[in-house]
Amino acid sequence: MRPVFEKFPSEAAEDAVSRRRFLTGASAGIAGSVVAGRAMADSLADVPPREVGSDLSGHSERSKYVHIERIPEAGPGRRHVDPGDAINSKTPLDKLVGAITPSDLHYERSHAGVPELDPAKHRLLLHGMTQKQLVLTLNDLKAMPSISRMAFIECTGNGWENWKKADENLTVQNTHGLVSTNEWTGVPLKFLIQLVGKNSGATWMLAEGGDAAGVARSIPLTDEIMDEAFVAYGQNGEPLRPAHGFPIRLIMPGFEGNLNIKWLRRLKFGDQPWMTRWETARYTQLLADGKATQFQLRMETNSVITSPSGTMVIEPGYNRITGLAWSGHGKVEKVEISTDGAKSWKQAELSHPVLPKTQTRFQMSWIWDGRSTKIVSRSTDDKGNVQPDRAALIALMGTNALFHYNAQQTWGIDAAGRVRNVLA
Ligand SMILES: Nc1nc2c(c(=O)[nH]1)N[C@H]1C(S)=C(S)[C@@H](COP(=O)(O)O)O[C@H]1N2
Ligand SMILES: [Mo]
Repeated sequence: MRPVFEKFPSEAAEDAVSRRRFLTGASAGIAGSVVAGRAMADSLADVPPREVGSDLSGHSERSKYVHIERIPEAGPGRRHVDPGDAINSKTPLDKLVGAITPSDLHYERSHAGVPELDPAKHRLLLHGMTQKQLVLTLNDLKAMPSISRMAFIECTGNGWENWKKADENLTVQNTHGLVSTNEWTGVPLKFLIQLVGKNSGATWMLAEGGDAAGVARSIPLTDEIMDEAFVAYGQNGEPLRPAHGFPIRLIMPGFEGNLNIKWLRRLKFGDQPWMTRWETARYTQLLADGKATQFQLRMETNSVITSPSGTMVIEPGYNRITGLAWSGHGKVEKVEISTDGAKSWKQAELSHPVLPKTQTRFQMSWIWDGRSTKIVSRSTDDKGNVQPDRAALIALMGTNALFHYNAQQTWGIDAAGRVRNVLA
């Protein structure tokens, strides 16, 4: 049995008991401590009796003892809002295990609410610089060859809370909750392109959503995007949830969340970008010299320790450090952890399989000596990209920028064991 230290409030009492037992053994080494803890469970009298079950149902709910929620927010630094003002809703990274985000906890960013589209009426138009144009139904798409793959989606704004300052009361859900990983199923873009016969001069594609916001983005048709992009109708084994684009959305593994157009209604092919307001007024990156970068499309190498993390309280002795790493370039190659404020680093263990453009779980054992310190993680991907520290990112980008914040996240720990969001 593997030790698990997720903290739900109702478990605090037992946790204190098992932790004492665990600590007894910790002096004899971490592997030994697991056995020591088990040996102290005395008899069947220590184990609660069996219980009568309730009726079976059409679908299952979380345990009534488990309280996991996303947090709707109104933008950087605007937390605890009226849900009517929310522009995004963040994933509780601190309360999840493994690498896959449950569908209902996948972060959400919707610019004009969630339309309830009727799948029988919905259509996808393929047009522009093509030999023919086509209007497809959902059933047409479902009859085509499909792929399923895991991919993270990350909002370009993930991390924006920490560009200028660090509010020490933030949790990892506040700082990094705009990234999630699901398995998506749908039709490869390449297949659709072959159907309509794209002209060789068509090097760009416009993808437009069917919501009131009319989110539309120009996407360069590089080899990588031609190979990996797809029009999805499935999410974690079921139809897309309305919040995530039902009945169809574009999936762009490794690229800005904003390009993963939800409620997809149109793909247009052309020889230049359309310069929509989503790539001129919005989603551009203001640099230190006042100039802005356009089409910075790839999500960078990133990682964050999810436990211990902001607002948690830890005790001296054995602690398990765990977190998530991801890169829009490919696979996570390694994650290093520092428990002394980035002075020295140790390599963390990665949970397998490590898949490209997917969040990867990492973990490491740590005996905390009870002195105030800082813990940090740093990821490296298989293309050699290393997650920068905050000083390096700021030196490169300045602090006018709002997007693509992928600096190493530092959690400060004081002598009382309180974990806080700090800049470095
Ligand atoms: N049509 C449409 N597509 C959209 C959006 C939107 O508001 N409308 N939001 C975009 C943004 S900014 C992000 S980060 C992702 C979020 O996807 P999710 O809500 O499934 O996590 O969808 C993108 N696609
Ligand atoms: Mo986004």
